[in-house]
Amino acid sequence: MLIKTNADGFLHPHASEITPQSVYQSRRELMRWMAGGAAGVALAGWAQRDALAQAARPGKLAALPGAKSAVAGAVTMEKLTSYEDATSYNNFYEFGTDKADPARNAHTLKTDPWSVEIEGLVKKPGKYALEDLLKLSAQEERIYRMRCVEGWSMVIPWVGYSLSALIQKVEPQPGAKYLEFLTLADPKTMPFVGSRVLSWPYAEGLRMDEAMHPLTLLTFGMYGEVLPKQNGAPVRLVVPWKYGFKNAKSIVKIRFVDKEPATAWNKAAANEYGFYSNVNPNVDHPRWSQATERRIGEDGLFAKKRKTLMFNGYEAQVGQLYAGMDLKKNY
Ligand SMILES: Nc1nc2c(c(=O)[nH]1)N[C@H]1C(S)=C(S)[C@@H](COP(=O)(O)O)O[C@H]1N2
Ligand SMILES: [Mo]
Repeated sequence: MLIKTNADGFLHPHASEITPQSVYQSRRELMRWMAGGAAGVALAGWAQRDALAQAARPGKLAALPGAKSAVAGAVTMEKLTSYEDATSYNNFYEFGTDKADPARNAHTLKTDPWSVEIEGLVKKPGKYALEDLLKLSAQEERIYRMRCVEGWSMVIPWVGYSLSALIQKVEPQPGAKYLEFLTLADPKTMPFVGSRVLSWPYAEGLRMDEAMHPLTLLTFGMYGEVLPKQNGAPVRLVVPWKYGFKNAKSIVKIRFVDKEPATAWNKAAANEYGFYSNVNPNVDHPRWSQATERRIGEDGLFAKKRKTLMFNGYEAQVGQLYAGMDLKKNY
């Protein structure tokens, strides 16, 4: 894909150019980002964006660099959430229900050795060591919006590769229609795994075409480093068009199944959390609106909120997966 830059090195979208919607969207985002004052020097836009992401490397954990992703929609130009915010305001109920609990408590999580068991309707089931999973495909950096069902959002540079690479490697059988993700539930290292707020292990699921979508990221790192424990080390899911709770952390098992699997939040409150959980500003949570969100670190508690976008802004990429489905029923 060629993106023209002008003499000043900046990208200038022209209405006359015939451009796929996703590329046009990226350009608009870049312009908005630069208008926000983050730019100023005569570097090409992409180089600036790369420099920004690299500068975000906090130097706290082992480096895990990712190449620039060529997947459509994989790099939003919006301002990154600070590493500080992204690693201190978390949901990881195995370590407590307060947003500050995971950062405080997750140090007990043992991530080495780690393996992910693949079972069910696949030709190559087995235990896959983390080391092997890391090398299975090239690591990419994806700058995704993440929208929690509670109404807040972040923009995070994740590192990983499309889950489809792993799915292809293990060769699903024709009957495999869904993937079930099971995460670690170890009462010795996870103090709240005994609590009754959810059933354990934390479970999530995706339909096969959702799991195969190139934006669905098997995630090993963020901000150019391996995942911090509170963010789901050593391997988690990031599905950017769905509410944050679909992004299962610290995955130990992936099952290929023929029926829609049960999920932790659906079991806890079926009328509030459905299987699909696509970000949708037009379908409210029974107890609150989903029309707006608060960007952590930017939109103050009492100040402006921003409008939530259909499929979290990834409609051009994923809308087709849900053609003909009633999204009010399949929430
Ligand atoms: N195992 C596990 N995974 C989980 C959760 C959890 O409680 N346990 N919380 C989910 C929710 S509600 C959100 S919003 C995201 C938060 O990810 P982050 O802390 O990296 O921002 O993780 C999801 N994955
Ligand atoms: Mo969430």
